[in-house]
Amino acid sequence: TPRTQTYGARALNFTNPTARLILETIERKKSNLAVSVDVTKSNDLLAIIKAVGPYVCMIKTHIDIIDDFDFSLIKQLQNLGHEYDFVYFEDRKFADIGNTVALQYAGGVHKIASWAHLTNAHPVPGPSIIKGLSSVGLALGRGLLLLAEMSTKGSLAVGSYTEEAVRMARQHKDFVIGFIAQRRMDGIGSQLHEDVSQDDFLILTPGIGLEAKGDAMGQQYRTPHEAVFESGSDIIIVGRGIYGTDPKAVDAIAAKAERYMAEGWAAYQARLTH
Ligand code: 5IU
Repeated sequence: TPRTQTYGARALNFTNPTARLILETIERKKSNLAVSVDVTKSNDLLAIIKAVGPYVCMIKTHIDIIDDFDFSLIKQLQNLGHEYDFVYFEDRKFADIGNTVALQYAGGVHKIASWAHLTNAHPVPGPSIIKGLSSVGLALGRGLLLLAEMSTKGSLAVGSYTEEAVRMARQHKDFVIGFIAQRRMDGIGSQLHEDVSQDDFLILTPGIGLEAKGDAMGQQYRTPHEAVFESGSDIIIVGRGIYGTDPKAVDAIAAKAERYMAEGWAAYQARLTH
């Protein structure tokens, strides 16, 4: 099963080019760490990416929180992506009807589809949201994650909602390459007559921290070991655990990224042999 396959071997489980690129990047860099950079100034964003670049397979952005956004920032982000060999995940959390999300994904100020390898969507509108986003992203080789679960206290994305998200993904495996979730989704949402033995989805898990247990606004943290070894997650997403104390302290940020990378990789190696 995917849980005990190497990242490199799993690239062959996917036809989507972004899924393959992510798995090959993880294997090449020996890093299943994604750093989430929630800062509001272009220069801070670029400095943090430079500091963590060597240690990550992915950078997760919220491009709409950048106060001084100018599209020339995108070229700089792309250059860093090539220099350090990682992919971009714009955490846009689309949630509207198909026609609207297609416009939001392709256009506006940020033109997300033109640069983000990966983005995500809430399954709440139903399969039409995948249709809308794939009408833009599929031909560009992009990938989509569905939000099957959230890390926050009291999340409503549980039970049959999570199951339906998995069913929706199974119907659109060319474009939906995985989930934001707290654990593997194997077997969830499958009906007895479906053959899901060949199913592979990437599980990306936010809400990861080695020191804090949560924040003042409902965030809850688990360790890389809990996520990757115990719950079978594939990529750990870490934000303030890495840049939190001081977004300008680039040496400390690099050291923390290296530590999370090591913990994430050790948890994966333990998983392969257990
Ligand atoms: N994020 C979560 N939990 C979720 C989802 C997204 O924390 O369930 I979906 C985002 C929010 C933030 C990042 O951009 O992941 C986590 O940041 P911290 O590691 O700083 O808490």
